[in-house]
Amino acid sequence: MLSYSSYMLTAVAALLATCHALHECPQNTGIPEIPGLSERGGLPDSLDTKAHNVVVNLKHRLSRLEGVLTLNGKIRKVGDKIFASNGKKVDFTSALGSCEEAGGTLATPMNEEENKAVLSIVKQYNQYAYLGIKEGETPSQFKYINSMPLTYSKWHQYEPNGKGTEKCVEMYTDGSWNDKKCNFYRLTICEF
Ligand code: MAN
Ligand code: CA
Repeated sequence: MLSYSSYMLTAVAALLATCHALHECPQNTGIPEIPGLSERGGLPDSLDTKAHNVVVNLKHRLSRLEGVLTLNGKIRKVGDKIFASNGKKVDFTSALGSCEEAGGTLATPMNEEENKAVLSIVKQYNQYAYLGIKEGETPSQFKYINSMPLTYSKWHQYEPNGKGTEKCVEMYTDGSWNDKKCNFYRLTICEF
């Protein structure tokens, strides 16, 4: 038969696990703290410590893998973003499709640092690349792939000049942008 204390332990663990999953843990459950149980998942401290160690080791292994990929010129890390290319030149729709299939999207520089990271890949391959930016219904209004308006741009002098006829955007080998028809073959650069 279950003792009262083991029943309470199970009940508290279930409550805390549920509130944790829902990200709605109350500050005070009204239930007294039970020594040996963490506040977060309701796991015993020993399991909580092990789970924490697993996370620490995975982070260390990931940062070493990222070090290898950076060393080998396969990725550029900027803040939370990772930029990478498969080295292939395709039209805009195919490039976007490849990036999405890999779990990312087309490279979309949102500030100078990100633009420089994408530029370094453009220079590595010496090929212009399509960006994750398209012209909206209103000519000369360019937007991100998710339809949000641009918050950063790096137009080349006199660009954009297509006025509705060039609905995609390419990056030149100096990092500046040009509006361009979407059916050229350009280097695929994704962000993850
Ligand atoms: C070509 C195209 C245009 C670009 C001009 C710049 O016509 O690449 O998109 O604006 O060159 O001279
Ligand atoms: Ca243009």
